Amino acid sequence: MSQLMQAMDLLRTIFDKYAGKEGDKDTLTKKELAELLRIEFSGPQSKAEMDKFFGMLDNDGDGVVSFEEYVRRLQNRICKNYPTFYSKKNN
Ligand SMILES: [Ca+2]
Repeated sequence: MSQLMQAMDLLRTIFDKYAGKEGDKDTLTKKELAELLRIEFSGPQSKAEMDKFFGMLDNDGDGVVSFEEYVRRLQNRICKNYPTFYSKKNN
């Protein structure tokens, strides 16, 4: 398996680990997302920050975060953290 495929597989494995804790195993509740962010990313810390972040991820407003919504946010984060790479790719 290529390194890129391994990275994609790892993203899904981590998502599934938290999504399977309550409710639909294919989506993250706010509680599951808060735990994922706290353990895997060290944040956000306050309920207000969490509510704001959850709102940014829950693109369709259905009250849960799908894998697609989660990955879309990660993609935006990667592009912001690696602007040189992103600008080269789009030129
Ligand atoms: Ca959603």
